[in-house]
Amino acid sequence: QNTHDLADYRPYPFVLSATRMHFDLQPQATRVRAALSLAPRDPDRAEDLVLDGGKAVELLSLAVDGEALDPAHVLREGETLTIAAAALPPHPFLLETEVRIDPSANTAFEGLYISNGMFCTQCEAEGFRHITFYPDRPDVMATFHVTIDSDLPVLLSNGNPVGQSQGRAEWHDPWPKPSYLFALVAGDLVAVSDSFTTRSGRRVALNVWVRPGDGDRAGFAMESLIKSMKWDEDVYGREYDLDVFNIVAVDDFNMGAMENKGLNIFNSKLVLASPETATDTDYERIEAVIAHEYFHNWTGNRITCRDWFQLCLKEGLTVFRDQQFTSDMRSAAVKRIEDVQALRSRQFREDQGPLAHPPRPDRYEEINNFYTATVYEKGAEVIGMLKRLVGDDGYRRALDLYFDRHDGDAATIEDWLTVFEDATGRDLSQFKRWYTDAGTPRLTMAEDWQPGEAGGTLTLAFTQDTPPTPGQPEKLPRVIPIAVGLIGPNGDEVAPTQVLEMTEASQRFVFQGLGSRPVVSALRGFSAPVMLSRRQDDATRAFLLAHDTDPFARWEAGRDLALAALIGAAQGQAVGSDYVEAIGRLIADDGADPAFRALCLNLPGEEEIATRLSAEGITPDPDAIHVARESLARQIAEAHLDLLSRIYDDMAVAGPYRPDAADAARRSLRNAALALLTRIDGGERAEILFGIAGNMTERLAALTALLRRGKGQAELAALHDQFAGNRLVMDKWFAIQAMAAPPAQAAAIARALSQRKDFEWKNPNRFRALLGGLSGNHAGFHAADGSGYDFTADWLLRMDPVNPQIAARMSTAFETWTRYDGGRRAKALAALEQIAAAEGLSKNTREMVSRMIA
Ligand code: HT7
Ligand code: ZN
Repeated sequence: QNTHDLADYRPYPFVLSATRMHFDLQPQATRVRAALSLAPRDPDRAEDLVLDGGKAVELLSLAVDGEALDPAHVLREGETLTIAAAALPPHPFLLETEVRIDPSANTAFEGLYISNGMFCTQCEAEGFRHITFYPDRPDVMATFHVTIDSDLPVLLSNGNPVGQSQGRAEWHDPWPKPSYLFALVAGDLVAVSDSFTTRSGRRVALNVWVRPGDGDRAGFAMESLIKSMKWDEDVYGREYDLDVFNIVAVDDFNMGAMENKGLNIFNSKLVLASPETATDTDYERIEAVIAHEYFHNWTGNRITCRDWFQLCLKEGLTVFRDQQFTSDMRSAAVKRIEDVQALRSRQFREDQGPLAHPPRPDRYEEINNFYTATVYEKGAEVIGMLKRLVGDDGYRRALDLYFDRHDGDAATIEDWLTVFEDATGRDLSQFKRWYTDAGTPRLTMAEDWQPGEAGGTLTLAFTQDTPPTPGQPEKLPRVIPIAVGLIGPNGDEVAPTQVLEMTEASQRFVFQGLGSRPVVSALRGFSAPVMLSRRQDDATRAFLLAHDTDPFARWEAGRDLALAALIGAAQGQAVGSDYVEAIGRLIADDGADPAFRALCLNLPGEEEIATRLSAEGITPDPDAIHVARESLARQIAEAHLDLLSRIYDDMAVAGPYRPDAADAARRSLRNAALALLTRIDGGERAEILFGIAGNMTERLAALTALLRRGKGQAELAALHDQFAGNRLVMDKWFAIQAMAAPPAQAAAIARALSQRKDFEWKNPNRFRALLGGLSGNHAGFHAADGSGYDFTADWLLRMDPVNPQIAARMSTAFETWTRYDGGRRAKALAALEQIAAAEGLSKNTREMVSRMIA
């Protein structure tokens, strides 16, 4: 049976208390011995012992309490090993296995593999079964004692080091953990080291391990780790619980990073940073992901998930916590806007298409396909809503109770909600729909104003509905917290933010005793992940852009103005001047945060315009959207040439590069101005900046601006010459060319790049750079001749047998295919069918493609 159902959960019939492992590391033939201390859960009920074990795991020996098992009692079938109940005692016993695996043949990067001569592991979600036979499920938790034999100089595993001698290291992890948190690293590595003393006085040794030569780029990661440890103590009262915390940077890695207990493994792009090689965005992301993985120590490791359906229990909460951390470290307003932008571009897109699913799905074929924007980002939004509903104190009480009650547990979403109910007295049964229902609710708001002797009355009438999603044709109303403020005609706030709690399909809220008709600022702070529609003219939007006291709502008003202009233009209407004038007033305000001004100046992306059109029932035309966006950008540049030029000059940052929020904000505004100015000055400023800038943020911005204007070839060559040996910079080099290519040539440019010798496509970062670069070029990927679809399908087919996780993940480039015109739909469908027809297609990619075609 291929599908897994939430309803089928049953506890593992054996209790596993301790796991001892021995690794004899050899690239092609690693031997792994495991000794599992097991006991029947119910001694009166004899059950077969079923262990998970990948097909490439070769069983060498198997014994119970020191006695080799009779082969008649052992069944090796598919991805399991079953030991008959008859061969097992009704009391605690020791199961010992020895297996052989071949890390050098592991191109899927799940289990134990080799990256650049270094052994490393990735076990979430189900990678441990490629290392040894084991109950590879998150609710089976054990202490681990690991011995590693190898000639390599650095040998690491989870927990605390308990012995180190020539060619051998021994590690003990006292905290019971599921197998997905196991990790092992062995290689020629160097460390940047520091220490942290927890508030109860435990001194923790900290190491960031990188390859020799990369040590000078690991300092920022270490600073971020120390800040994270302090923040989790200050804000959540959570202390670290081992003597060491190790981070290792690895070049070949399927995702961003992994929270293995005491031994976090990171994609090197989320550790290594220097001003010359990393952008401000990279720095911010490194800080956030280091924090995210560290925060998992409590939300994920000490309290883990009962089963993979509960993935958002750890991921939604940990994303929410890393978002809070970044807000505290940088600008809360800017962070909120960035998070909403990311949610809309990734999660709303997912919710609108054939891959829509709830934050807690109840069925899957391949769990790796559910590490999605819905589980992560929407999972975090749901927690933000809970906090808004119960208040800051209620949230704190609930979290304290969660940590007290569930420390050491493998918990569920029900456990999580019960904690909130018990801590606050609230009934959360309706709220639970946010976890179980897919789709983005559409919220409409209508206003009615009645003047009166004793002051006027404003009635806000809301209706909510959620469109059908796969398997969920009808939805019941959800609890929606709607944060609203009222602004008087002179721009003063007449009613500060209050949270209206909508629970019905239609509901009215009345404000009385108002002096004059106010302007409504709704969904402040993006108080719920919904699509709000309201009738609003451009003058009101411009008013809110100028006066709203809520930074998100202010930015949103500008966004709505821009989108209205772009959507009109994409449908052939002339663009009015409201947006262009309003944006000019906003960016001229030198008192406003430069990062906020930059966010307002950056036009909505083409994908976002397409998403908005499609939500309004209009078929998006990628070429028309591209032209409309280009022409609005030019209009802005022409109308505000002097202002933009002044901003460009004023925002130059003097002195050495610092990746902090203040300097990064100035660079972001300067770069936004540069992108517009390059449309007018023939690339003069960008060419100069590329030549003189000492940091990657400005060089990349300059190069992007040039490439978008069909220039920049000399700069591309220069970047290549300088950084040919730096994989992370070369990833940018590949990505930017596909992303900034003129749409008609984008697929051809991507194809030519893919034929280069240095397109090391088996490296996930490089593959993502090129394919993700192209799919980020909306009009290029959706070229009417189908060239973007064909290129992508060809490469997905090539990647699938090598690394199915990456192929399946990148197939989401197609997830919006049904929203386009018939010609494009036919071509996209043909590409998807070609993938579906491939012999031996992985179950990862098969599941994705069949959901997209269904
Ligand atoms: N919990 C991790 C998710 C994950 C992963 C990481 C790296 C490679 C493969 C992976 N599969 C799942 C990362 C996180 O969310 O923190
Ligand atoms: Zn996570």
